[in-house]
Amino acid sequence: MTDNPSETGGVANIGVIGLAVMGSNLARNLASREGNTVAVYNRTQARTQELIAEHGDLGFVAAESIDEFVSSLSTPRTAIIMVQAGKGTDAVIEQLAERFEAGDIIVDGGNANFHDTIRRERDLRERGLNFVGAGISGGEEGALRGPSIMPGGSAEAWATLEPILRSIAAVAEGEPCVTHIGTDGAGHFVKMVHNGIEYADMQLIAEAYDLLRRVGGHRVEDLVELFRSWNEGDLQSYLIEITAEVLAQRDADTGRPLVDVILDEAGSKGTGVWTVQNALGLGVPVSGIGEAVFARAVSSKPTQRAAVQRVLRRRPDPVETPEGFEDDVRAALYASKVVAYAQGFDLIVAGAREYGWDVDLGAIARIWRAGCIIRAQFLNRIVDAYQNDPELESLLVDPYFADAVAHGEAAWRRIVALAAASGVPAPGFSSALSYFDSLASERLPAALIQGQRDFFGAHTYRRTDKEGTFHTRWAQDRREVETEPSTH
Ligand code: NBP
Repeated sequence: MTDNPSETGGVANIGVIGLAVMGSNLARNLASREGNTVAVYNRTQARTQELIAEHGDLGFVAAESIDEFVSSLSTPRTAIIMVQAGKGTDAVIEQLAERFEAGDIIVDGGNANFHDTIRRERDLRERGLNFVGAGISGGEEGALRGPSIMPGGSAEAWATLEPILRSIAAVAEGEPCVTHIGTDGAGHFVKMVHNGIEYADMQLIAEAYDLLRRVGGHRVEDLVELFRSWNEGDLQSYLIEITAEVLAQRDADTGRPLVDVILDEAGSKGTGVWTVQNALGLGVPVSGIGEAVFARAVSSKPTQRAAVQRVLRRRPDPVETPEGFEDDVRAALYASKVVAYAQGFDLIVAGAREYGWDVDLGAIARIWRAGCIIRAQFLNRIVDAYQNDPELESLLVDPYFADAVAHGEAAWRRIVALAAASGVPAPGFSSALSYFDSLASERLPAALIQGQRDFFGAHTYRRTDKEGTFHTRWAQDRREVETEPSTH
């Protein structure tokens, strides 16, 4: 192996394969930073030609074949794959792996399932190659101007990638939004949780908007200013900012607010579902993300919605809104958002434990402060929380967040009650409050559930007042016996 490009014939320190919107933007971002020479290749040559025609001044090394691409890279050869997740990614990995040598680095910057990333990393490691699954957030604009980057993979690969990725990442308060998350699939896992939190955050904002309109009786026009004012305070975030922009938009055809002519069926690309599936497997209640995924699913069932609407004879009468209703909604949104993030970070902790990653939660919050969809002021508070106590049991017990939630708690309860009384769905707000109340309750009805389980399945229970495992002989004399823990 050599670092001398003349011996390998390569001049590019980094290559990008896959030049659709994400890949070409990332390649442009890379090429615009000092010190980078970027090789580019795409299966269909027209895309490469288009990039060169429009941005050839950035000094790309354009390849017409995969062999040409590989030989244009200096060692250790480093290539970022930006192709469709799944089979396309596997195909490109194999093409590179057949040509790369020990120590070279293949980065998958697509939205891969982290289980695939773990498998690919293991396979390529056995072939002497470095494989890095890197979550890249921020969409096409982020790829071009600076995304938040969540790379996994080996420390060896990180040493080469760090200066390159730092050069293109978004910057928050002087710090590039990239950190080595952990080995193998850690980066794609954390990107998955990021997307899950994004679902929850969007759902909560949508519920706030709905309550303001349908319970508070506000016109869309008034809400634009309200969301803009919220964006000046502790809710300041990209998602609140774009909410105001979407609400301000008028439809050119009808003159109505665009939000009123958009079909109310929310789609998704599946990372929210992955987050919930994995959380279920790991036993982590991410109810905020779950409710957000389910709310999109409900919205996308027009036939079922219409059928229920037909049989419902009466909806609740309008409810009088109390003084300060808008502030109450804002407080409920903030408190529910704290819960959603607390649950997301719990999932990262559980994933790290399960898959053996040494993650730095504060560093993750830090790299989400710019470049990505959930970028927000709020994340500075999470950085502080983990800086003060890296072993924090839950974000909800951090003094700042505990205080903030306590401050908004009464308003949160008023809003959930008002939503229920008004017949306006608020699954995110109400499930967040239930989660909070569950953690805050000294006793939970789980005791009764254990009794039921013991009754029908002899699943046994433990007692509050002595050690051991017990079973009541429900079908016989109803006497309690000490027993072995149930394994079924
Ligand atoms: P797409 O996901 O639309 O994929 C198109 C690219 O994949 C083209 O370059 C295409 O080559 C290439 N490709 C396919 Br499809 N099958 C291939 C194969 N078998 N061999 C070689 N190349 C193949 O592109 P994108 O929207 O730019 O996204 C790229 C990645 O980034 C995806 O994994 C996506 O999930 C992820 N991502 C996207 C966003 C976003 O906002 N769009 C955000 C974050 C992450 P061709 O030109 O020859 O057909």
